[in-house]
Amino acid sequence: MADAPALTELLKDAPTNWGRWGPDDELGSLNYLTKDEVLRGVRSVRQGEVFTLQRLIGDPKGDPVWPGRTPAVRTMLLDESTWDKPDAPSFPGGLHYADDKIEAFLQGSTQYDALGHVWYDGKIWNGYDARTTVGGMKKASVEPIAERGVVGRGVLLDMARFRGKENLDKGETFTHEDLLACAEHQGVRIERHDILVIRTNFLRLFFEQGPAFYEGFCEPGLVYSPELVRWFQEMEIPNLVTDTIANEVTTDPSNGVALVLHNALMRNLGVAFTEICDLEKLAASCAADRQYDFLYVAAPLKVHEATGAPVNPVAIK
Ligand code: UVW
Repeated sequence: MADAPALTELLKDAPTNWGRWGPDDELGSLNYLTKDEVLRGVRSVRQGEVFTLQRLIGDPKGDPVWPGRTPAVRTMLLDESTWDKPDAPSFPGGLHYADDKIEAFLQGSTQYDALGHVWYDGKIWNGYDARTTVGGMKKASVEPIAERGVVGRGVLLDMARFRGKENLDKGETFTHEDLLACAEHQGVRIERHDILVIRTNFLRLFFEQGPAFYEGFCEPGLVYSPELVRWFQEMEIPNLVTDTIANEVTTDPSNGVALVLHNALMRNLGVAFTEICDLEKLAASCAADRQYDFLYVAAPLKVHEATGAPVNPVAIK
């Protein structure tokens, strides 16, 4: 949209948590997840059921990725055919082994974003200069999140089931009030410091549409309003987890601005973003037994100065 307002203008009165945890902070709202919050999460384990939330890296179906990114490629480097070749290395005792590698966008699979991954006005999380991203994230990279790990009470908000749909549609939006209505419908309460896990069944939409998904690319998701940002701030939400690429409607339909919530929540409030999760098994279980809260445990890979890193989050009910 040619006359979309600048984020600087749109978010000029928006709250920030810059400085709240000191001038050197790189964890943002994950600071809310104290030892007491870990124990509160543990108290929501009632059945001993475990769900992993990562999509398969190298899935033959491909990966849903932001335009310009490409799916991960895994290449076999050594296998049994290697060892028949005349120039094959040899090891004492006749050892053979297999080796492979992956080439993948760190933002291209189930992943944690670094808090400094997006910005406007030349400043990333906590007010660090955006020049600190040049050549590698010297500030607010994914490393501090990976080093710390993320543990707390998670709550699944199944927006697709709540709206009586297989999946939300391209560009379909919802607000924090919809999340509250969904929670009420599910019989669960969203509490302060909860990790919000939102299901839209985006993967179904993506694979059903195929390449056509990228024509007028717009994911379903949360949509910006000052009230929504204030609600996240009052509820002190540490982490937003979804099954979409961007965790929010990609382009705000009311003003044409891209990724407003990445900026209002991640850059300004320090909310951690976990994207492209596979929530299907967890959601089916929650719908069956009506337990929508669980212990959420995740630690992205430790990748030096990275903008994000793959993760396999675990929900334990
Ligand atoms: C961008 O911010 C561009 O992508 P993602 O949704 O992966 O964070």
